[in-house]
Amino acid sequence: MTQDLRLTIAAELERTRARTALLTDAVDDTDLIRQHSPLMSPLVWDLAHVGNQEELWLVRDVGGRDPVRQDIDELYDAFKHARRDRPALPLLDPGQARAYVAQVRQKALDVLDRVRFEPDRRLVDNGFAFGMIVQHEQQHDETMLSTHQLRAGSPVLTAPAPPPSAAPVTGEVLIPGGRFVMGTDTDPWALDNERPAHTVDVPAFRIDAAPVTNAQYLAFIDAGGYDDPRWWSPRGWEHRNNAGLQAPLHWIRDPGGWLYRRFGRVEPVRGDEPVVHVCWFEAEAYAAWAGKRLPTEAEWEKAARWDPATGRSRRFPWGDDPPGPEHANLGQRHLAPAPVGAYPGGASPLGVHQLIGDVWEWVSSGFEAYPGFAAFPYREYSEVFFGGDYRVLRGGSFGTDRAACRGTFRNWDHPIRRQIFSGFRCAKDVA
Ligand code: AVJ
Ligand code: FE
Repeated sequence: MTQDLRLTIAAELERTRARTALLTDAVDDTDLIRQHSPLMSPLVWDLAHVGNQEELWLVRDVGGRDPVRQDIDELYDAFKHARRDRPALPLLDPGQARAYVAQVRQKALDVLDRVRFEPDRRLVDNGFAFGMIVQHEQQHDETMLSTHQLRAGSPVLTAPAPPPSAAPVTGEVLIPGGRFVMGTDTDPWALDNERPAHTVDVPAFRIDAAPVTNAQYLAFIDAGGYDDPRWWSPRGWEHRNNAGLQAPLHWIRDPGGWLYRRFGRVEPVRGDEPVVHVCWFEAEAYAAWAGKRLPTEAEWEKAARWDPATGRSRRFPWGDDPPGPEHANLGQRHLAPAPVGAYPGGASPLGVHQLIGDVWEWVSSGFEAYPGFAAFPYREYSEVFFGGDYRVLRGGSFGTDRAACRGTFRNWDHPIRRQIFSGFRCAKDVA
């Protein structure tokens, strides 16, 4: 058992580092140290930060080993320096950063070889600290993928196109009212904000069977939705005006129709793909225009996990099996959301599609603690963000790894942000 866990962890660490290497080796040193957007760190900061977190948690805390580079902790503490200020810091250069993460990894693997997964030591029980570090690196890999999307210049990343739609998916699905279990106590690598499991009574509602597509979103644009304050909340309208919002980020208006720039390539906007790179205020306005609303976080999770046959909450819409390529568009296997209908194998029992993968889905809820929440293992992962100006995103995107995605996983960001791979679907009350 213990040996299986050790092998699983080693494989996950290695798989994750291969992705980090892909993202950081794809560009030259100039591009690694450059800031591609004031919203993002230089890629070389993410790289060394990933190594520094691994050093803090696996080498020093779990392993009880001496620090590798205590002197750089401050540089790579995300709370000490805002992203826009990071390029000016005396950061490790690309060669030093690569050597540092490799040195830390060697020590972490040595710790893994010797660690006993004692159930009474919560940080290591079921390999939690290792799982946390794998997820942390994958989260930064997705952040680095957003940086790649913001980067100017010719393309450096390639991937096969996502699968085509197997069948059209339209309309709404009725989710019956009643109680369901939200969150988890048992998922071994679930993070603190996903805990504890608790029962929530959710009245009946309807939810879109698929994320809102570019074609649907274009109808909102063509109907003058961006210029009509009726659809926007006061804050949303103010932001729309200040930021001059007219279309999703990365869209280009062309005499022949809308185009988007994706990882350095310009392509026509595809009508059947989920819309991506919209902020929460845009999602809110679209929903109002469509005569709908965003789902609450509890509604989203009930649609994604509740099994009407057993009353149980599943790990994923399709069941408890880990995501495979037949279930969802995850892990940067493709460099775009897949068309709606591309993953019939990933649908929920009631027929809600593509809840996992493709695009993060904004929900109406702010980021709050579940009843009985306890910060673990550090307050700065979740607790310090509760009650702030954040909205929750669910389900993961094409850039989210399977290790950092499940039916209970909670992401959050400011409602104006759209450099992330964010889309949405709508819901409405049952009349
Ligand atoms: C959960 C995606 C909001 O990237 O800010 C990374 C994850 N926390 N390092 C973020 C995280 C610390 C976090 N999000
Ligand atoms: Fe981090």
